[in-house]
Amino acid sequence: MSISQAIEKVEACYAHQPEFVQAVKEVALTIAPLYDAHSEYETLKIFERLVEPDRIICFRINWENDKGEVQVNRGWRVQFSNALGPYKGGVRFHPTVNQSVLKFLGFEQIFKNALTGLPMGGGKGGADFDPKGKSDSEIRRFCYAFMRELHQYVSKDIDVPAGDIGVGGREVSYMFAMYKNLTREHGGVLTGKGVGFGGSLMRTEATGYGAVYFLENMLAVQNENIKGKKVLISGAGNVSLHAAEKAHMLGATVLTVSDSQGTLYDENGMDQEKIDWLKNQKAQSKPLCDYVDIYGGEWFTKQKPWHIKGDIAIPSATQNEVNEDDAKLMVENGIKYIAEGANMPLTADAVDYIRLHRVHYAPGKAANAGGVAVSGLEMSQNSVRQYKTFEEIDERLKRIMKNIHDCAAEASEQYGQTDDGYIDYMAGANIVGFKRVADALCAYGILN
Ligand code: NDP
Ligand code: 2IT
Repeated sequence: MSISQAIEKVEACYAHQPEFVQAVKEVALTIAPLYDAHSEYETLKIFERLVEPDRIICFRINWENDKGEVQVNRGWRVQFSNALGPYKGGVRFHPTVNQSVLKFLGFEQIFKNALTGLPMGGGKGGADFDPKGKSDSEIRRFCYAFMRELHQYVSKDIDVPAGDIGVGGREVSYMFAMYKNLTREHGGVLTGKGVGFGGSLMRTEATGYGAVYFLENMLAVQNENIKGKKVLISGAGNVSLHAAEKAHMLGATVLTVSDSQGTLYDENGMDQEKIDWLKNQKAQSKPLCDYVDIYGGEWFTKQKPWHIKGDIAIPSATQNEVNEDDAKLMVENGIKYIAEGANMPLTADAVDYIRLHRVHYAPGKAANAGGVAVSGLEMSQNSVRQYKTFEEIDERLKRIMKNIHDCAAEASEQYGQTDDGYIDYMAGANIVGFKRVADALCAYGILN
C-alpha cells in the first residue's frame, strides 16, 4: 500500500478523529521521498502499521468531590509504539481530551521521542477531567483514582507517563504515590516527579528551555542571534513561562504570554521578576490581567497574541491555536521564526501559509522535544539510582536540541523539495524520526 493509499484509509476509518488525521497527513506527506527510496517500508507495510496504536486502554474514573458527590470521568492511555523503547509520553487533564486528541499526541510522540536519540517509544494518556476550579484535595483524589486504574498497564520498562496540559509536578507526584502504594515499587514509572524522590533537575524547565535552544540553532544558521529579538509567546503554563524565562535570559524581549482568557502584552518586555510573578499567579489559578495593575502593559480579553509585531513566535498553549488568519497576521507583523512549544499548534492551512512565506518553522516534534528528552534522562537516572546536576542536564539538553536541529536540517537538504536554501525542518524532522522507527520495525520483521 502506497503512502497516499494509507492516508485514504486513515481518512476513511477515522473521519471522526480530525486531529489524528491531521497529524498523520502531515507526517505522510513529508516522508514520501524517504518511503519511495526504501521499498522494504512498503513491502512490510510500515506506515500502515504505524498509524494503528499497539493498543488503547480506556477506563472509567470514579472519584468524590469536596461535597461528597460521586464524579465520573473517562481516562485513556494510548500505547502507540514501543519499537524504540518503553511507551513514553505525557498525561493530559483537560475537558477537550478525547481519543482523537490522544491519538494525535501519541502519534507525534513516536517520532519526537525517536528524534531525541534516546530509547523511548511513543504513547499518550489523559482524562476529560477539568482541573479548573478544583481544590487541592479534589485534584489529589482524582489523581489517585486515575492511577488506581492505570497502574495495571504501566511500569518503568513498559510505559512511562509524565505531565502535559493540566498535569505538572503536583499531579505526577500524587499519581506516583498511588502507584508506589499499589505496587510497592519505587522506580521510574513516571517522569516529572518531585526532585528529591527521583525527579530530575531541570525537567520542569526542559520543554521551554529546549524550544529556545532549538531556536538559537535556527537563528545561528541564518547568522542571527536571539539577543534583542522581540518574542511573542502564547500560553502561560509550564512550556510558555519557561520559554519566556530562557528567551529573557538570552537577551530577547518577551512581549506576550496568554491563556484561555486572553493575551498579556508588555512592550517593555517580561523580566525575571515579572516571569516569577506570572508563575506564581498561574500556580494560584489567578488571572493574568492583574499583571497590568502592577507592571503596566495591556490586556486583550479573549484575544491571541498574533496581532502584535515581533520577530519570533513560540506558540505554546494547545493544538490548532494558530489558524490561517493568525498565520497571515504573523507574517504581516514581521514574524520570521516560529518554534512550536505546543504540540501541533498550527492548523494545516497555517503551516502551508507560513512555509509558503518562508518563515523559518520548527514543528513541535522537534522544537518541544526537550521535555521528553529530559524525561528520558530522568528514566536513566532512576535506573542507576543517581542524580545528575542541573548543569549536566542543561548541557545534555543543549546537545540533544542541537542534534535534533542538525539532523532535521541535514535530512531537509538530502530529501528536501525546496531549491532556494529554505530549511524544511518539518519534512526533515518527520523523515529522521520516521526512519529511526521504521528501521527498527524492519529489523523486527512483522512483529510490532
Ligand atoms: P499547562 O497546563 O502548564 O499550560 C497550558 C497553557 O495553555 C495554559 O496557559 C492554558 O490556559 C493554555 N491553554 C490550554 N488549552 C487551551 C485552549 N484550549 N485555549 C486557550 N488556551 C489554552 O500545559 P503545558 O505548558 O505543559 O503544555 C502546553 C503545550 O505544550 C501542550 O500542547 C502540550 O502538549 C505541549 N508540551 C508540553 C510538554 C511538557 O513538558 N509539559 C512537553 C512538550 C509539549 P489556562 O491556564 O487558561 O487553561
Ligand atoms: O508532549 C510531550 O512531549 C510531553 N508532554 C512530555 C512527555 C514526557 O514523557 O516527558
